[in-house]
Amino acid sequence: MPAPLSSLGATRSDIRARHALLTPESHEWIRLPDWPGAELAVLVSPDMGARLSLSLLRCPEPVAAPPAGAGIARFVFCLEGRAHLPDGTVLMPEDFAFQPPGCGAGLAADAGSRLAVFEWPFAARGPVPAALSGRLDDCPGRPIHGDDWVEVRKMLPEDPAFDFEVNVMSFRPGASLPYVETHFMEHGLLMLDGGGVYRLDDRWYPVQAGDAIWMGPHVPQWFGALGRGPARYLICKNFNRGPM
Ligand code: UGY
Ligand code: MN
Repeated sequence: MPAPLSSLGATRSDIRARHALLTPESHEWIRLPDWPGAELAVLVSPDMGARLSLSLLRCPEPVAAPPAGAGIARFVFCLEGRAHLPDGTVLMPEDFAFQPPGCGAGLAADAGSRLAVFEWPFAARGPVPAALSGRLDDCPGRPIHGDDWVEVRKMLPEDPAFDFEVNVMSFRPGASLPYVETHFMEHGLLMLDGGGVYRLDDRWYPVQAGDAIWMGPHVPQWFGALGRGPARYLICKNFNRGPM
């Protein structure tokens, strides 16, 4: 039986100055006092140049976490199991919650749950929006650039009070982004299903479910879906705020 390549020093993870691909065989699971009971793989963080963080949480035991730090907004997407909000809302797989800074709301999760968590310094414009939660299925799917093989579901309101969008994009096999995007906004991304090829800067990466990506400002980016089923990814982006 050949040894897995990861045990021989190989990984698909590739961390560069302006973008990063983070693949499961190189995840480092840690515990943090901010997340009692949880194990976290912090995949994207300001230490790599990002202005947001993306962490995967797994819960070997029940989790009860305090609110995010001062000035920090949090978006939680349930991947498996159940999470609980202080108002009694239960998040099942593909349910989500937005927690603005200062809302005072922590988060609990059952043993066996898995969550994706984005955090970022919230840039207020007028009153800070209230906490909200919902389910992905209730967010309408819209074609992008008139191509109904590529669909986006937006989980947060487009209201200018929100400084971030968090979306799920799905691609039928063979579908792709219509052009190489370059924009000053950053992305954190988690592949949910399927796979394909992601162009980041001048590199093309094979990607599959479980992979995460950071795209820094202005990174040329493109995705084409491969395989026999749809490819889907969870993606965040700073939004509604200019560069200056
Ligand atoms: O919204 C976006 O910028 C999105 N289309 N980018 C991406 O999928 N890489
Ligand atoms: Mn983009």
